[in-house]
Amino acid sequence: MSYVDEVLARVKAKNASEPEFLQAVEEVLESLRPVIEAHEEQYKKEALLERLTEPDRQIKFRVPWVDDNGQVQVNTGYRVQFNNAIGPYKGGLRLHPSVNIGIIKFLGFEQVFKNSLTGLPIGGGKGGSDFDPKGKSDREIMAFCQSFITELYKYIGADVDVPAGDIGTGAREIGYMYGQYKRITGLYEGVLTGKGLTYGGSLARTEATGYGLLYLTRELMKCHGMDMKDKICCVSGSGNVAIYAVEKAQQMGAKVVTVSDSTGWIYDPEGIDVALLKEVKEVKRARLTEYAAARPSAQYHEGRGVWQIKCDIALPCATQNELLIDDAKALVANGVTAVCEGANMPTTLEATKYLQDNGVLFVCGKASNAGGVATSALEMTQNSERLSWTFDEVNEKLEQIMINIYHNIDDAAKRYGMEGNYVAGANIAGFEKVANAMLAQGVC
Ligand code: NDP
Ligand code: 2IT
Repeated sequence: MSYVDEVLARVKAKNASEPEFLQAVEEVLESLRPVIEAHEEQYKKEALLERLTEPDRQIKFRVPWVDDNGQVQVNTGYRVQFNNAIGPYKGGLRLHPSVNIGIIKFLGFEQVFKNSLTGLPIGGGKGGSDFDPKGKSDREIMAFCQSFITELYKYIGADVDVPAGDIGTGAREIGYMYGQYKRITGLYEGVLTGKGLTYGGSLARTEATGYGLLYLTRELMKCHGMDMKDKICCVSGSGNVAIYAVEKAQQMGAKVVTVSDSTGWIYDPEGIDVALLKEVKEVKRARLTEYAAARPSAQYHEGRGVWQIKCDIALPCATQNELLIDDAKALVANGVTAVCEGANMPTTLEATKYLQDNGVLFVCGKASNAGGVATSALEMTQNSERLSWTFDEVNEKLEQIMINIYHNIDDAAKRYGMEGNYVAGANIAGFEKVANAMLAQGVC
């Protein structure tokens, strides 16, 4: 049995109840086969893959908080510090009722490779809680965030582990967490990113994941002789990543005709009104039915369905496993050119393979959504030097990082005879740097 197969079997046996983690590991190890085979003996002796697929540590804790009725509520908090071979652990905090250890582990594992691809010195981690922020008052959100950090503060720090936003965690939550960290430790340091602009946040961090996704998508199109002008795009989600993906796509001359949330989706043939979308989602924190009510050209549909709409470019920006095999078939039947992931692992392995086999340009999230964490790393840099850069400075760096990522993953795929397989390219390029650092640092 090959070393990859041996490790895959062991990971499956050990983590049988964590399907998302197994999916993420399978995708990575399958595409690393040629790299591993070239160093089979050495990597096996060093147990490199066993070390890479086992988090440095997993922290799980109780988060008690008091709701507006005086009732004590209890949630579970997590932080998985996956790998710090190339820098402090870095990755977001997800607040969503579906959160469990397997989801946090898959996200932490992906983050290791993504962070490596940014070219910046950040290791991989992820955390969160099964707390559901929907329908909670501001005070309840604050109570939860303070309690969460009252435990988590022991394990994080500007040079140790630097959490940030993810699903359900935005500027408001990061603000409450930062305040509590500062109060407990007395430290004013860059321990979290995605902070408000008056207390150490970076300009362009809010926009970074969505903008970065489009910078990479444009480079991909350019290198295949196409541009973004008049391209029809389907976006899923309507949160932080989706909103700024829509905004940048439109600035590039494309037309975005869909967005979605967990209850329904919008088809707006005139193009999504991004100012209205921001008002509904960022200010009112309301449902997409409000967007439809205010916009005559928009059709609202219950359930899921954005991938059934004919488009040139599909940008899944909601959550994992939201683009399934039937969606991939519909996209191909409708002549899609490119699928670039804004979310983490939104496309199932089966759907990914179908898209690739049918000649669709497919870029996985660990490459195409890396602009968010890259800009978080730029926020860390600004915090360390106690300076703030202008929007244009950060945005230009972000754009260059995304262009570099595209070329690095393209080159890595070519080096191993898999031209055009950007999943393999991303996994290989991300892996090489981390593997070299791990080997250089000895058994740890
Ligand atoms: P937000 O919480 O801002 O938005 C999430 C969006 O996805 C909402 O529209 C939400 O709908 C929808 N959504 C969430 N869960 C589900 C679900 N189970 N089924 C259907 N729709 C769902 O999160 P972000 O925009 O920050 O994150 C979106 C994705 O991008 C995630 O995969 C995240 O890990 C990834 N990502 C985020 C980065 C960042 O910087 N924020 C960086 C890189 C990746 P509803 O409001 O109804 O729940
Ligand atoms: O998945 C991700 O890359 C994020 N949620 C952003 C992490 C970060 O540290 O900015």
